[in-house]
Amino acid sequence: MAVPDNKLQIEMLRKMMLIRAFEEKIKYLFTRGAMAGFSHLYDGQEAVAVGGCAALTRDDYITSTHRGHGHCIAKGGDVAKMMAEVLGRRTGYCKGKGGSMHIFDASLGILGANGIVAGGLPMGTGAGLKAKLTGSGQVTMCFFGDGTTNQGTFHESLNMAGLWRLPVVYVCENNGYGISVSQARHQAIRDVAVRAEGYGMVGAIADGNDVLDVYEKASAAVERARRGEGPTLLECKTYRYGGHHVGDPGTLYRSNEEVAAWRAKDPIPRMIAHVLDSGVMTRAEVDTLKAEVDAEIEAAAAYSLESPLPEPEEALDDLFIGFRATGREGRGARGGCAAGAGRAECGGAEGRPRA
Ligand SMILES: Cc1ncc(C[n+]2csc(CCOP(=O)(O)OP(=O)(O)O)c2C)c(N)n1
Ligand SMILES: [Mg+2]
Repeated sequence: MAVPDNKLQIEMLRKMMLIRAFEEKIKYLFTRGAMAGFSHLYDGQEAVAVGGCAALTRDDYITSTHRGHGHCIAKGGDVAKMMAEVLGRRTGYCKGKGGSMHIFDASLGILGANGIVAGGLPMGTGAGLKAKLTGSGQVTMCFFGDGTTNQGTFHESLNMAGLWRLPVVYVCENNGYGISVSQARHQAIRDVAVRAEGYGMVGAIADGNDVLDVYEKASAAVERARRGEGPTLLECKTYRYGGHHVGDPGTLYRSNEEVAAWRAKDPIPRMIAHVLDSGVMTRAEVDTLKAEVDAEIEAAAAYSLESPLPEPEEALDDLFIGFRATGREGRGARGGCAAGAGRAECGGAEGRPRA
């Protein structure tokens, strides 16, 4: 059984606090008109990303979702670059052109948040195949929601991974809803984990509001994968506090009582109680940790709000590998792939990107 040492317990608490503070700041900025578009917030589900990613190394991969801030922070993402990206600033992870659902950091093994529901599953399965073929020892953890488990690519991905014994951990965050549709109204099963049997892989269920339980079960799955014993479907039962996205009050399809019952199981106070009871931290140390996290998020917000927006002329830059807009597109030459350059520079005739 994987028991995290004191240092890791404190780090898990810090990361959960960081995700919560990040999401609360995004909501604050959205409601004050500082942000364009929507963002799907992760508050309430912190224990899943943090417990899962704590079982991984830096070299391991994750795939994420439309609700991806928590996964990226848990895997080590830079909160200032993330917030700048959510606010569409040039200093963000994708120079402000990807936004909340396209945060990506290959250096940390983050294969991207994803606006396509179930889009991360085939990508993560492919990363698992690569790890198996090259013998790299890397494990991939794919995060996705309960609604996602009705998509075709979920079944196709798990079928292949089970057949080929790929080193992938499929983590279903069962928060009880796909947008406004409750799980009872979108599938005939209660435990997504039972689907593991159909793909010849291990299925497990964790309390998704208990970071220690998620860590223990994720660690067992990661160890199995590294030993070459194939994939796992790990279902984490949890809840999102807000609506589907920042613009959804979430009040039309669920009761106040239901939300309150889940808030009583909040993963952060639960972990605080654990570190206090077990003597891992004192109350003063917890308070200091919280103050440090809040200061980090304030600094990230200030950095983001002071950062410039991208220029309109940059709109087509970085969209394709080896391709930058040229004068012939009427947007002014921006270097990289000069007008008239051939295939070697641009990957295609007439400066068009490779298909
Ligand atoms: C292929 C595709 N179909 C539909 C959508 C619209 N959509 C966005 S989120 C969502 C529900 C996802 O539910 P779930 O997998 O439970 O994730 P949660 O939002 O609960 O985290 C849907 C249908 C989409 N983005 N992509
Ligand atoms: Mg869901």
